[in-house]
Order: sequence, then C-alpha cells, then structure tokens
Amino acid sequence: MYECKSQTFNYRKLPTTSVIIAFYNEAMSTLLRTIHSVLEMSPSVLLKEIILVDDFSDKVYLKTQLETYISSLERVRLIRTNKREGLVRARLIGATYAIGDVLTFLDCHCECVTGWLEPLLERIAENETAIVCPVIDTIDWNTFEFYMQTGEPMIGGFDWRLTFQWHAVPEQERQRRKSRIDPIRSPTMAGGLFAVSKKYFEYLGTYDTGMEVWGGENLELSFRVWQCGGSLEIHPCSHVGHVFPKKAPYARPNFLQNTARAAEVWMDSYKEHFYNRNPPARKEKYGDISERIILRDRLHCKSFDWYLKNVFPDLHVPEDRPGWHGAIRSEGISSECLDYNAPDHNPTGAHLSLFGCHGQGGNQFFEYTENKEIRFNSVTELCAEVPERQTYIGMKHCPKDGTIIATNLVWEFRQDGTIFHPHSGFCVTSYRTPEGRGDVHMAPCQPSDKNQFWKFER
Ligand code: LR7
Ligand code: MN
Repeated sequence: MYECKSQTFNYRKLPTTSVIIAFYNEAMSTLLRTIHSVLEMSPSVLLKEIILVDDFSDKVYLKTQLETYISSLERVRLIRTNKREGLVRARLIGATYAIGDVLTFLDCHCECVTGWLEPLLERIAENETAIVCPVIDTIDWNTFEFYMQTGEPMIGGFDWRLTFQWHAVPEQERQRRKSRIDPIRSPTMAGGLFAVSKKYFEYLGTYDTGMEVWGGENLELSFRVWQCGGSLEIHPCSHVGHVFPKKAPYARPNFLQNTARAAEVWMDSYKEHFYNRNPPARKEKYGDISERIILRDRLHCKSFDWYLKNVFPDLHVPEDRPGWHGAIRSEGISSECLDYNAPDHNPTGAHLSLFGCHGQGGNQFFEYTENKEIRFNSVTELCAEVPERQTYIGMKHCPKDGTIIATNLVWEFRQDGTIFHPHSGFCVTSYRTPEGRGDVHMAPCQPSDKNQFWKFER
C-alpha cells in the first residue's frame, strides 16, 4: 500500500527486538532464507539479535555445517534443546536469552520484506499490550516465488472445531479504523509470526508449556490476550512471506490435546461446541491445567462470552440443542451417515453424500437449528438446500444471523424419522449407486421406506 511507503520512523524512539526462530528438521535453504532476510530487511539499530532454537533436529546438515555457516554472521545465536520440546517450549527457551525489548517470533521458512519490522515495533511502542502480526504472504511451495498480498489483509478467526480460519475484515472494524494503514484488530492469530513486548508477554504468562509439538497455542494466546485486557492486531504495512509446505517435516499428533487445554482454560461452557465437533477430544488426556487457571484468575481475565460478544461478534455460535446435533445415520443403509466433502474432494460439486459412520465428527457433524436449518459448521457456516429442479442436497453459505431464511433452507425432522424438505416437497432418501456405493438424494416421500428414516446420534 502506497500509504505505508510514505511512513517515516524515528528509530531512537522505537524499542529494539530479538527475533526468535525455532526449527525442527527444516531444509537448509529455507532456514537461511529466513535468517538472511531478517538481517537484510531489519534496521541494525533495532535488531539486537536472531536467536535460532534447534528443537533437537536429527538432520546432519543442521549440526556443524549450520554452525560454521552462522559463525560468520553477526548477531545470530544458535541454541539447541536437549530433547524435542515442541514449538512452544522451543520458542520459550529462545526467549530466555533475548536481550531486546520486543520478542519477534518467526517460523523458520519465512522471508521478511523491506520495512516489515518498523510498523510492528512502532505499534508496540504506542501500545505495550498489543500483540502485533505482519500480513502473511505466500511463498509458493513448488517455485519458492514470493506472492505479495495486495488489498485489504485478511484477519484471523476460528471455527468450532477450533481450527484457525482467515476471513475478511468486518464492516464494524473497517469503520473503526481511521486510515488504511491503522492496525486491524483480529480475533485470533495464525501463530507463527508476531511481535510482543517482552515484559507484557511475561506478564501475560508467555505460553502454556503443557503444549506439545504443534497446534493450539495460537488460539490459546489469542483468547488469552483479548480476555486478559490486551489486543491482537495485524499491521497492514508489515509483510512477511511464509512457505506453506505440502507436508510438514514431522508428525503432528498433538493438535486435539493442546486445543483441549486451551478450551478448558479459556472457553468456559463454550468448550462443549468444540467437543461436540471433535468427539475424540473428550478422551484426550490433556494434563494438568491448574497453573493456567490460576493465571486466568490472577490476571482477572474476562469470560469467553465477553470475548465472543466484543471481539468476534460475527462468529455464529451453534445452538447444539440436545438430540439435534452430531452424525445423521441412515436407517436404510445403517452403516452409513450423511457426509459433506468439500467441493475440491467432490468432482460433482459441493453436496451431501453418504459415507461409513466414523464417530469422529468432522465431515459428519451436522446441527439442526431452531430455524430448521441443517448446518455444517466447519471452516464456514453452510446450510443444506435443494437447488431448484435438482434432486441432490447442496450446501451453501448460511444467511447472516438475524436475517430471513429462504424457504429452500428449511427442513423438517418429522416424528416418523423422515427429513422432509417443504420447498421441494421431497424427503431425504438413501440409495445404492450402480457401483453399490451408498448415496443420498431427494425423492418423493413414501410411507415406511427405511431409506427415508434418519437418526441423529452423538
Ligand atoms: O516440534 C516442533 N518444534 C519446532 O521448533 C514443531 C515445530 N517447530 C517449529 C517449526 O520448525 C517452525 O519454525 O515451529 C515453527 C512452526 O511450525 P510449522 O511451520 O510446521 O507450523 P505451520 O506453519 O504449519 O503452522 C502454524 O500453526 C502452528 C500451530 O502450532 C504454529 O503457530 C505455526 O507457527 C503457524 N505458522 C504460521 O502462523 C505461519 C502462517 C501459517 C498460516 C495460516
Ligand atoms: Mn510454518
């Protein structure tokens, strides 16, 4: 944005920073690209040091070869953990060595763009309780080309499985900001790239050190900073590219466990929506959270209800009425449940099909609302419909909360077990394809046809 280019900074008034980069088995090329871009794109008066934290990698080139390489670089330190710590504790180990006023965390496969650092530091100088993220640009996994995002940045949210999601800046936030280069408030952060005052980060309780390997810590910190009186922002003038790999160089089995910790500590009774959509999470042994609960009390943090109403009012909150959510099992093909595969997995477009009931929530979690919609709320809120003159069940974006619902989105779960669609006059019906696969379509309602009987189950 051209307004960003005309900004000037008085370096003497800005805090200094330590850049902390934890890595596990990263490729040499992407790791060095990150380090060099930080060194080249950061004013040297502001950059105290780069702290690399090797989280017990086993790649040979990350031993002496890496050490030799960085020994010729000024202000780059390498710390190695004694065991695999996971990204949370690896970052915190790095932070204990930091001498800068601000901690700037980066993933190990990034490229910082000219002028990336100043806006982050300036914002923290102005408001010490702000955690500030850059705009995250994409570095192509195949070509390693840098794709700079233009236009209005996206901000962070989540769905009720507690997976991170991007979405557009809401109207209310657009109105609040005075100029295109004001920081944008964001309900959540992606997790890898942000700057925070070292003092404030410590006051806030750094990270939950009970979290292992990967996942969950980004939402935990997001909820915490908002609920405990700070803010989370994206600065439109700060850009950093990030490689989104096809496949991570390590397994990630801890997402549910870490996320359960975040939900237990911060979400109050709203955590049930998460568990409903992730039945296996109820069985996760998430460990001792007593210290985090003490922290929440000590900092007099606000409720999750407050967070939803004030920070993320656009998020649709599920009703999850007892008996009206979960998997929808067919009586006709009793091993199978309604299943929604996102369009890119489904050559015939976004629609409902049948699939073996797996009890894991995911693509088989539906919610029947008081407004009589059948909602699928992973990623975004989708509502079941029957497109005109079609017999398949499509999924389309639900109307905004509080607006009128088209009759096409209305369904009736009738006493006899049928799911009736008044607009088309048809019933949801299971059948077998010529290949013998179970599928579902809309068909005239027949008395006592098992293929038209359905049951919600948890
Ligand atoms: O055990 C580990 N030890 C580590 O040191 C596992 C990982 N790591 C390092 C890893 O080498 C990397 O530098 O931690 C960093 C993050 O791991 P990635 O790059 O594999 O994670 P990601 O980019 O796929 O995932 C995003 O969500 C994570 C949730 O735990 C972290 O918050 C990541 O930092 C975060 N990345 C971003 O926010 C970049 C933008 C992605 C988006 C959207
Ligand atoms: Mn990453």
